[in-house]
Amino acid sequence: MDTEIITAYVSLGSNLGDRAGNLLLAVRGLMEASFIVHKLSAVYETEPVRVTENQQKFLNMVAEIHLSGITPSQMMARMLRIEYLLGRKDKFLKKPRTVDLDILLFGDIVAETDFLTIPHPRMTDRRFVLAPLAEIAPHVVHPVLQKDIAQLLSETGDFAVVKRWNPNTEQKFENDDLKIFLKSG
Ligand code: PH2
Ligand code: MG
Ligand code: MG
Repeated sequence: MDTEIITAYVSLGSNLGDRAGNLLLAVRGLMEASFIVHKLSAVYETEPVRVTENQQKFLNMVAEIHLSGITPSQMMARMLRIEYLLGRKDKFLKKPRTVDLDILLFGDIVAETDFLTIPHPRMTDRRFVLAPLAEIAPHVVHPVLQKDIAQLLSETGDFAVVKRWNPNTEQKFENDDLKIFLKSG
């Protein structure tokens, strides 16, 4: 039988254009691709880690997905299509991206192909992944390391800045512009 429900975790990131809008459209894309989006973390603003040139900060979040009857490669193929539809160009070039979707965990599966390694091989040295993941899945155990996510977060050597993002701080600039406009008008 192929009806077993698997819980997978996906990392979402954007550092180009309307970052929050891009994350929202990616979540909608996941739902349209028949993934059950069961939980979403908060949105975090994060310092870019190992990217080219001076890139804008990322917005990152993590989604818990329930699915059945598909393989990790099939899941990744659907996610690549969402990235493409949302305008991602220059994949694999470490350039700014409208949306990047990565599979972090796929049930207890441990798998490696030329395209895909599960669990995500760099998730433990990325605070921008572990912080949102620990928010929604602190007790989920990493199938290779046999430690839970809360512990992996407490042990990570990555200290890049990861802060909860709030849309009000994003609008501050526009409000200041408005004040100047009202004073001078
Ligand atoms: N993604 C990367 C490389 N660096 N840094 C942050 N803060 N957030 C990301 O999503 C990210 C990154 C490669 O996919
Ligand atoms: Mg990535
Ligand atoms: Mg990716």
